Amino acid sequence: MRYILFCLSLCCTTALATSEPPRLFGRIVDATTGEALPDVIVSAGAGSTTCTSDSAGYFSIDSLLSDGPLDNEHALHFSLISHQSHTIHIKAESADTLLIRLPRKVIEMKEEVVVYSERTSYHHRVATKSTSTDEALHGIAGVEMVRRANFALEPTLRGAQPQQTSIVIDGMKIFTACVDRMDPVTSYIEKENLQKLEIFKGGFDLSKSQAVGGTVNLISKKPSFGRPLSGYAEVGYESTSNHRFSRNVLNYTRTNMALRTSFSYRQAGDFKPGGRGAVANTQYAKYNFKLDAAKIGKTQRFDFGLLGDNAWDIGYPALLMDARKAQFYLYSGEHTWTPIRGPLHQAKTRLYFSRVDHWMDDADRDVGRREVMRDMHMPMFGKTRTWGLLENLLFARPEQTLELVLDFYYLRSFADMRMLSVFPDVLPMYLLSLGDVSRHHFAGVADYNRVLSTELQWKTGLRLDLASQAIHDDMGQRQLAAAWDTRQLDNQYLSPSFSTALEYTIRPHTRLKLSLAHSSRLPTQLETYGFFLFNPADGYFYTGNPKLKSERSRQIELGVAYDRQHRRLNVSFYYNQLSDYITGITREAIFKNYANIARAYIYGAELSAALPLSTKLRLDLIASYYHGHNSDFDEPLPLIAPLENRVELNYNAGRYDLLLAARFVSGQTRVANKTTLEDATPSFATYDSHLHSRFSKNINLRLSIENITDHYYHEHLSVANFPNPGRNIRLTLNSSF
Ligand SMILES: [Cu+2]
Repeated sequence: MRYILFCLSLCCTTALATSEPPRLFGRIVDATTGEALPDVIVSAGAGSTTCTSDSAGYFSIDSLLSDGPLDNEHALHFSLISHQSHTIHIKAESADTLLIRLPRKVIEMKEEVVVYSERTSYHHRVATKSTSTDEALHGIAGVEMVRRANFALEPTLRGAQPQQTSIVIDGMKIFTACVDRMDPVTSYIEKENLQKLEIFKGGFDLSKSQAVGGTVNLISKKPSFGRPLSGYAEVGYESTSNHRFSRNVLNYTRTNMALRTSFSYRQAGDFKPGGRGAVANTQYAKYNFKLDAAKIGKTQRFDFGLLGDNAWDIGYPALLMDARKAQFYLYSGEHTWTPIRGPLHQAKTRLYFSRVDHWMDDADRDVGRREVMRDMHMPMFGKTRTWGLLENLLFARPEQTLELVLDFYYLRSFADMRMLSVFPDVLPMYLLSLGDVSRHHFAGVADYNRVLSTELQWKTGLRLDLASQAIHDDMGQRQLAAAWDTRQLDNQYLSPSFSTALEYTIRPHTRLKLSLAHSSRLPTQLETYGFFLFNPADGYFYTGNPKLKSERSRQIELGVAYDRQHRRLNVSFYYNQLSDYITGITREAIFKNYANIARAYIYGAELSAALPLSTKLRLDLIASYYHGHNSDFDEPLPLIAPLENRVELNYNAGRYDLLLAARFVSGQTRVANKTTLEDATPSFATYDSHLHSRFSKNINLRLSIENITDHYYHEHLSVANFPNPGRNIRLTLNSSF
């Protein structure tokens, strides 16, 4: 009824508009829940007209336009203690019905990056480059990538080790199958299937996973209910490894149903590092597909999805073996319920199943010439199966939100290896790298946000993890029982985590944030039950420790953020103290056991800034520094990236965007040589340029030249000093309809 009255009054106003100064009507709602917001202070101009919204969120201003010329723009300002202030600029003629969605004040613990966007905008810096998932991740301050080959880089956050960084897809836990970490979760989702990346640095957000380093949440693309039929196609080429790729997306929707399907194919030959010839055995090939269906009702939505990835013939010259085949399938179904009334705003229930299979071998290697396992071929196989349930309840009140998460999964993982001598008289041997391990893991999370005053917000999180694990294969049990002299191999874990943060607005555009966390991480199935795992970084064979305790971490972070009219500055300082840190300890000769050590710490700082130099030109800066120390061994922690600075100049001129980027990385001399064998890495600088041109509304061409000087270098986080690509010319052409 109120809405009808509103519309009627609006019609009257429009009719009268020609003779009298027009009145302005509008409605203000909560951007999260869509609920009406009463008592919002609406002011027009400096100290002039002010009114407040009524109980249904409606407001009207009578004399807004009477004090200025009609074509003048008028600023309308909305403020409410529990929500972010908002200003809009309207013109007299366009003074129409307004719908204002005010976002609530919540403390954000994440950084978001849009990876794939059909319509690239000025602010989608990463999308402009047309990058891969790996490159998009590396573009964020605080994210470093571990390189093992010309394929599947693995992200780590804030100087943490790869196993301390959790990677999830839409919150779903995926367990990789390769015992040599060749298949990080990020390698199983292509960019056309990524809506965005959510990066949670440190252990301050507990809702997605249990991690001491942080969490990367890969938010996948869902079907769109926009136009009846839409699509996207891209073809591209990269010169440095003769990499050819094609990506295709089709979206169909009818009334309340929508379908989306995607398929991509990539193939690369041997890649060339800077100034040198191609590195043999660095090729790869893969295809990826995603199929989704969605149905919406008035308050409900159903989603079904299948994501599949198949890669083969992937060369790893820095490791002992090459990946023959890597397969991944993820099936999921989700029900979303958004009640119209009541404090429960949204309930999401998701069921999922993932299967990962991995085959690797050294069939193409000359095993007679290597130092480790000479004259022996060792084909390996690994698999994981994960069944999971995610329940997410969001309660929202004007000044507070409460999110409850139930996160359960059941994991089964297995890996084995055959040892086949090149000499016919030597009998073949068999080894279980992971003897059929099961894990039940249940987590309950509560995340609470509250606005304390206009300047102050508070957030706190609680998480409780309960897990039990066991090894089921007889031979696997015997191997570990002999190594540890015990039959008691099962283990239970109970670990609470806690985090809290305060955000204080010191000035209208400047915020100060203090975060504290006490978090923990369960050991991985390889750290507890792995057997005879070769680590190419130090040449040792590792054995899992069934009695490992959870790794614990205490963290503090202080951040300052300034944001005003595209001028941005973010600086954060953090300290992470780890106890019961999990690492390898030498047992004898070339054998190590996983063990908890008392103490290690990492501290560091990150800076990111954006400075518009003119309406078309913008300067971006990113810098990061980490310092890690293993207190027990009194040596630096391994895989800590050195000081890094990036400068980017972005020029945007209608149909063309030009991006010039320089990256300066210092040398790293702080290396670990007791717990692992690292060497120092020299400093380097690289320069890239990216050109993006829009031929028409639907056709885009991108041309990139990376590592322009063709410099030969490797990152400190590169296994066995595997080099980065040399000068690379990338050309992509895409069209959408
Ligand atoms: Cu592998």
